[in-house]
Formats: sequence, C-alpha cells, structure tokens
Amino acid sequence: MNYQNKPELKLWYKKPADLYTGWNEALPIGNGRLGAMVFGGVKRELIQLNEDSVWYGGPRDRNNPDALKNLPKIRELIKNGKIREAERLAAMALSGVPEGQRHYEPLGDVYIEFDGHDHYRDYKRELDIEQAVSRVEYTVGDTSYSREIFSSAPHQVIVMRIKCGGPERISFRCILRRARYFEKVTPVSDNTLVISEKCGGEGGVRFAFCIRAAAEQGNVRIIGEHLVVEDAVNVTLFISAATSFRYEDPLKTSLDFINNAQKHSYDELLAEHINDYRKLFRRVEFNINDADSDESRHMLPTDERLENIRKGVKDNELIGLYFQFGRYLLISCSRPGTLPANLQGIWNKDYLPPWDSKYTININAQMNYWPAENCNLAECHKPLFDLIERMREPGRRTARVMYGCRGFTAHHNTDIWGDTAPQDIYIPATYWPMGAAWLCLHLWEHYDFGRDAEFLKQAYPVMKEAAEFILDYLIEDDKGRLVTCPSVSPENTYILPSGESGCLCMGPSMDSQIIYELFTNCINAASILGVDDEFTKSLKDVRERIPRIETGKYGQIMEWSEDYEEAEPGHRHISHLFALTPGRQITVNGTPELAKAARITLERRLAHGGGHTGWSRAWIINMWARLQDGDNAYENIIELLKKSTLPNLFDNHPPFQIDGNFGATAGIAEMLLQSHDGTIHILPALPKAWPDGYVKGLRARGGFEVDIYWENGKLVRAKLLSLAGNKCAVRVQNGETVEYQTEPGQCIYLGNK
Ligand code: FUC
Repeated sequence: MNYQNKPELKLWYKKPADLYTGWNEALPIGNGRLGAMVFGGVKRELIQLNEDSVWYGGPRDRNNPDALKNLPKIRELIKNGKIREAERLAAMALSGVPEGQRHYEPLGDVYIEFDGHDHYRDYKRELDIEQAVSRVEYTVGDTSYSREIFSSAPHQVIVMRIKCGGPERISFRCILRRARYFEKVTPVSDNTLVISEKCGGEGGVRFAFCIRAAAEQGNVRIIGEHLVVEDAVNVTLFISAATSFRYEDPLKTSLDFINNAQKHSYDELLAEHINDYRKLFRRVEFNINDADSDESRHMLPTDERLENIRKGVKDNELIGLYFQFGRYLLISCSRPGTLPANLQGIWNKDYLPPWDSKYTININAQMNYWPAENCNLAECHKPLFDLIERMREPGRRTARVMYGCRGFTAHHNTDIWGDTAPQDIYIPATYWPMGAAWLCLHLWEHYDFGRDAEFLKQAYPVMKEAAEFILDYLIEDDKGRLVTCPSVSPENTYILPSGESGCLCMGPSMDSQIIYELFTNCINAASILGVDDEFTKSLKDVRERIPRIETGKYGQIMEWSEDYEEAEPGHRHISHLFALTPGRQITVNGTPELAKAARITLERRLAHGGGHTGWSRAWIINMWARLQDGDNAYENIIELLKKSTLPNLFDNHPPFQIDGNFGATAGIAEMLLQSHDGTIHILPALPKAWPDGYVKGLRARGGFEVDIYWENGKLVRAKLLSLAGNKCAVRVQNGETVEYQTEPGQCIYLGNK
C-alpha cells in the first residue's frame, strides 16, 4: 500500500447551505470558545455565532429542602415494592426547585448582503479539516470571488477574508442580529459594530460581540445599523466576543481581541492559526486503502458520498474523513480554558435549544470525551476537569442538603455553573445520583493514558470526594448487598412480576459498575500516591458487598439487581453494558462468560430496534469493538452514516447532537487499538472491510503512542513509542502477548521495522 497517498481531508459541497432550512448543511468552525456555522450563501451569507459561555441566567441553589426528610420514606416504599407511590413522592420531594437548570444560547448572527451576485457559476464550498479553514468560491461575470474563514485560538477572533479577481470589486453590507433577544446594535467607530447586552435571568452573564471590516482600497462606513463596504479589492472581517464569565469588561476585551489581531497581516493570522491547530490535529493519521472502492467518488461532494453510502456504496475513505472530523470537532470546541463540549459542542442556533444544549451526564457529556485520550487530544479533555471542579462545591451541598451525605454528587445533568441538583421531573432519568462518580472516572483515564503523577495528586481528592458520597449513600438490600437507592437504570423502565412497571429501584447494574470502577481507581490512585490506607480499606470492603455483574433469564447481563423484564428491550440506553465500555470489568480475555452475556444483551437490544439515536449507535460501535467483533462494529458505523448523520457530517440524534460524532471516533480507534485490560492489544477488532491500512499516533494506557500498519487483514508492523518508560504487555492478533520493559523515549517495533 502506498503510505504517501493520503486522501484529502475536506468536506465539500456544490451548493450553499439554505439560509432558512440548511443549518445541518452549514460548516462548523471554532477555536474551543468562539464558534460559527458558515452557510456559504452567495448573495446573502450567514455566519451563525456561538460563544461557549453565553448561557441564560446565573447560578442558583435548586436543592429540594424536603428531600432529606422524605428520603427514608421513599426508600421504604421502594423496598416494599410500592414503586408508584415512591415515584409520586420522589417527583415532589427529590426534584430540583425549580426543576430545570440553565440553558445555552447562541451569541448571534452576522448577515452579509453582497451587491450584484445575482447570477453565479463554478460554486464550491469546503471545510478543510487539516487546516481548520472553511472556504467559498464562485464566479460572477468575469470576476472570481473567494472567502476564507477560521476561528483563531492564538488570537481569539474569527477572521474572514473576502477576495476578488477580475474587473469587479467587492461591495456588501453587514448586519448583526440576535433574534429578538437584544436591545440594539451600536457603532463604536466608523468600521465597527457591537451588540453588548446581559444574557437574561438573575446573575446571567454580560456579553459583547463585535464585527469590524478592514478593506484594501474602496471604503468602509456605517449607515444606520449597517456596516458597509464599497468597491474594495480585499476585505478582512474580524468577529470577536467575550462574556463576564471570564472577563470583567466584555466589550473592552472583545475590542482588544480585534485590535491585537489587526497588528498582524492576514497571512500571519492564517499561518499562526493553521500552525496552532495542526499541533493537535496532525498527531493522528488514519488511512484505509480503498482499492475496491469506486475511484469516481473523489469527484463527488460529501453529501452525495453520504447518499451513496445509503445506497450501499462502499466508501472507506469517507469513514476515515468521519473519524478525523470527530477529532476536528473536539479540537474546535474544547481547548484548555474553554467550557467543555456540550450536547452540541459549541454550535447551537436555538435560544431554547433541545435539552438546553447543556451537559447530560448519564452518557452524553462523557461520550464527548471518549476520543480525547485514545485519539491523542489529551489537553482537549481539560475543560471537563474544570467543570468537575466547578461542580464540587454545589455537589457537596446537594449531597449534604438532599441526602445527608459527605462527599459530592450530581444527577443526570449539569450546566455552566456546575449545578448538581436534579434536572426535570422525569422519573426514568431524574433520580440518579451517579453523575459526579461517572465524571470522576475521566480523571483516572487521563492519568492512566499519560501517567502524569502531578495530575493524579490533584485529581485524587476529587475522586475521593465522589467515593465518599457513595459510601454514605449506599444502603443494605434484603440480600445484604450494598446498593444505591433511590436510583434508576438510565432511562429504562422495568416490569415487576405483578405487572406494575417502574423506574425507581435499588442498585441498578450500571450504578454498581460505576462504583466498582470509581473505588478501584481510588484504591489504585491512593496506592500510587502512598496515602489513605484506612480509607482504601473501607473502599475494598464495600466493593466486596456491591452487587456482582449477573446474567439473567435470556443469558443477558442483568440491567437491575433483580432479573426484571424490560419495558423497552430495544431502549437506546444500554447502561448495564457500562462494564464493557467505557468500563473495564467485562473483557473478552478476562471474563469470557460475561463477554458472551454482553453479546447476547447487545444482540437483544439491536433485535428490538436499539441504536436508533446517534449516540446509542456510537456506543454500540464501541461495544462491538470491545467484544473484538470488527465486522459488527463496521456494520454499525455504516448504520450510523446511513441513519444518523447529517449532510455536514454532524451526528443526528435527531436533532443534531454531537456525542455520536465523538463516540464513533473513539469507537473506530478502539477497533484498531485497545488498552483497557492491562495489555496493549493491536488490531483487536479489524473488520474484513478494511483489509489494508495504517493508523499512526493512537494512544494506549501507560503512556504509549502507537503506529500500526496492516495488509490483507494482518499486522505488518507496529511501533510503540514509550513516553513514560513503563513496562507493557503487547497482544497481537493471534493472541500472543509479549512483555517489554521500556525507557522514556524508547520505541518498540513489532514486525518489520
Ligand atoms: C438523554 C438521552 C436522550 C438525549 C438526552 C440529551 O436523556 O436519553 O436520548 O440524548 O439525554
């Protein structure tokens, strides 16, 4: 295979995205904090903007003051099988007051109206994910026009360059909009417009967003609320924003961002941007040789290639693009110092978005970060750790006020302020106190991949606090096991032998599996740091008493601590397979019987229509990968592309939700390399559909970077770079495992060098 022959990493289209209906065709750019959807309109361009900290309203204490006194009663009702009554009381006594957290909002819109441009030809727009630059080009008469736009992390501005070549010049007018949620647009100089407002509700952030035009030749002025450019040759637009979440004076800060950017030439800004982005992006390469695919696919725009997949055309290269697009998105919406990727990353057009475009932490926010470590973007994981830190104080309060427990807790959602009180009055999801515990597993994963002892020192007390809550929250069931109560198996319903159905329960399997992971991580962390012998002893004792993973009447992994019938056997959540992934308790090599039961569970879910949301399908890809079944993993990638992928390659819940993008990217990496069971497993789930290919720069736990080359479905060579100097056990396709002791910087070669 020719390793030099790399496919172009571009999404491209022959038509603009429709301004009114085409948000799912528009192309996302972002620097972690400041994002935009670029429509590429010819006569009318729309840049729909987001800034990650523009949220409605301030922090609140929503802990239910009646929770603690009703908790014993709710527990008793559940123990006695009076589920309906327990749920009725929980809805009043355990819900947050008020029931909802804060929501994310758009920053605003920039509309650009070009003069002339009625008839155009040779149109093309693209998103180059090797550069993180979006471009539009077309011709009007004898003049060619082009636009280039990117969101610069080094300069914290969005920069758009508009150029023309030919007899005509560039003339347009710009307006700023924010639906009905703004007071006015203000000119602050003869080339700059500003919206500077407060974002609703008590304690909401103050924000500003600005646009400035700089033209070569021609002129720039302001008429009314329009920024007007006439007869220019080249124009550079600068868009910036800031909020009081980070800056005391958002308007001054946004203007400073533009002033500072303007000290550089456009070419410098572009070069710095590309350079900064590539430091992250270029760490991983993935290429599947597509010899048997139809070569003419290269001539087709991305949306048509996606359509072809729906018709059954094979296009591995599009899968490669989709994988890298996931990495592109994470770099573009989650950088050190930004907020973590929410349900839509940073890209949201609605003032009241689906599920508030916040953080759902019973799978979705976690899934967003599954590719961070294995796909070599560890620093993009950091915003999640900042959020966990922000949740600590509110989470302590929730633990104490609602449950009388130590430590910190959170339920199935959180928001910009780290709100930890329950969200919604929705029985299948709301009364689930495991959010903080699950999030804290990410701290260990970050350590385990990178092995930075300093990081572990800071992370351990947070993990410990999450564990302390669990120690206090657990109660004994009638078999003497220690279980969470009340809780739910997100977001499924069970049927009791009496025919009564319910959600509230004692010890759903997922909770016990999360607890097992959390306690194990704490025990390992404490031992590495040489602290807390007494505490870890109590964790070990309790870990012995939580329910084991059990199989039920269908041979499946039980979803609850009793073998209840599921009301929806095809439910999108497959929470009881947490132990398979992202957890590590079920492994093909370590627990083959449980792995078999996990397969039955998965097949049962799929047979009943499971995987119908994008993220659910992405989870399933990861599950098949962990079951070392590459062909089924591949089939589910195809299903994801067929059924849950929008023209701009955004994942479709529906509507757009970014978790499926990230989950699938992580899953593809897991097909090629795994390291969760104490070994580094090379090509654990290679599908027949990918006979030849290579991947470079994936990360394995223990501080390793791995390059893998394969042909005819067999490993040809692999290189493992040891960054932390740990020992490792490497397993190859025939199951053979070889152990190595390494020095930092040392490379291990398998096969041909
Ligand atoms: C959970 C899921 C839904 C959706 C929402 C944001 O409640 O069950 O499918 O992803 O989060």
